[in-house]
Amino acid sequence: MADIQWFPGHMNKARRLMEESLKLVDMVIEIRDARIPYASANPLLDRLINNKPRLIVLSKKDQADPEQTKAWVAYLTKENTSCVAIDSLHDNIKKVIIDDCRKIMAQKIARMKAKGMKPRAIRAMVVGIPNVGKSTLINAIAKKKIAKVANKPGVTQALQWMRLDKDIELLDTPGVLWPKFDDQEVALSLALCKAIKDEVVNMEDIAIFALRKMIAYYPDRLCQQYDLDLKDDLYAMFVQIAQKQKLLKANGEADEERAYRFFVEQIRQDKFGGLTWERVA
Ligand SMILES: Nc1nc2c(ncn2[C@@H]2O[C@H](COP(=O)(O)OP(=O)(O)OP(=O)(O)O)[C@@H](O)[C@H]2O)c(=O)[nH]1
Ligand SMILES: [Mg+2]
Repeated sequence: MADIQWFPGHMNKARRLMEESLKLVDMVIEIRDARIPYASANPLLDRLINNKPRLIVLSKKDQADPEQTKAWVAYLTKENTSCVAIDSLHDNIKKVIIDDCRKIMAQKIARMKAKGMKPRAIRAMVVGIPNVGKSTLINAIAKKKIAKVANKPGVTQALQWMRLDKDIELLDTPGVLWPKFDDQEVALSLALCKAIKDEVVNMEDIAIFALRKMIAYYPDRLCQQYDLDLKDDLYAMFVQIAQKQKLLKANGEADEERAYRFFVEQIRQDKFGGLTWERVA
């Protein structure tokens, strides 16, 4: 398997600008993907954010396994860090996010009041890996489309302040990865959830990885979907999927290459229901 790497110039530049902008914000809203709460935690951001108050938002909870999301929210809630899971496309998240930010900032706001300072909007920097839903969250809070959104990584390329109302001002940032993935499972998880663009990854590697995880965590859903038998030989399972889905070559043989993409796309389109690829340790 070829190692996956993707750290284009705009990400490095964004990282520098984010470091500078950190001085200007009260807190950080770190968005992670509810399907991969571990792999979507950027170690660079961890170092950058350091001890700023932090709200971890698990996005795309509608695409994740509800039981696992509950466990992850409990696990990630710590001193100085709150955690909430959201579906930015369907839920009314404005109140939830603003209330959580206020709670995290309560002490600082009280100190400012005691000093006789006028109340002002909370300033938060929204950070996270590419395609995780940063701009979508900002639009959902604004209740209008002020930030550009698309289902591919690398849409937002510059930092931009969004002054939403008297309560909150959000700094939208480009999705940032890190220069080297020490753990290729992390890279494959990111690719499966579309944080890394398909052009730099091998579809066969993602498909094999996803099949292994489905067998480990959701074997019944997998077998039911395709009327499959579990086999030790994963390639044989893809042959079976290809045959059952009639993904055949011109000579009538099973076309595994098409089966890889088909399987990954079915997962991405939620054909198996909500899936979470990682368990709380
Ligand atoms: N199902 C679901 N999809 C979501 C959610 N939040 C965002 N998305 C989708 O995820 C895709 C990426 O959203 P963006 O808001 O552009 O992501 P971003 O983090 O700003 O991405 P970059 O700017 O590329 O770093 C879009 O197709 C959104 O519709 C969510 O809570 N649930
Ligand atoms: Mg964006």
